[in-house]
Amino acid sequence: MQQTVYILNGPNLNLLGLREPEIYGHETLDDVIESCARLATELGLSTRAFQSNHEGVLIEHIHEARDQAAAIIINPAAFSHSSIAILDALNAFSGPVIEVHISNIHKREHFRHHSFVSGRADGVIAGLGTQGYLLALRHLATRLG
Ligand code: CA2
Repeated sequence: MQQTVYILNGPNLNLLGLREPEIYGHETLDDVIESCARLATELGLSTRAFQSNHEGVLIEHIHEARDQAAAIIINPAAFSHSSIAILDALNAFSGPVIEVHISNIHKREHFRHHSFVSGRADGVIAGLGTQGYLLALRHLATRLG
């Protein structure tokens, strides 16, 4: 059976491609999700994608992933820098977790340099634009076998 990768996106990422293209590029979140689904098929994986502006909703998707997903790709957006609750939820997930940031958070304001989620992530990709999601999927395909 195909292994499912959950792709979780945090607050304001629904605006991707619609504002601040100089930081986040021109692709919409739907474009990114579609590219991920296409690549996943090539790699023999399947994807389920969720975006929420609410911390609790993201946490519930992480809980659901415990028995529905083999791995998680997560861009927690601003919650990366504030949410111990998302970190705790990810700590209760046993598969690989890859954290993706479209921008290079280390090149930006100081408050973006620390991510609580990185304390759990098996890998972190930052600054490679939306390609980061695809690179995370390629990595997971080799890792999940
Ligand atoms: O670089 C990333 O992917 C971030 O996770 C994006 C978050 C930011 O708070 C993190 O520090 C880094 C912001 C997501 C907001 O996305 C927007 C996209 C287009 C227009 C406005 C916001």
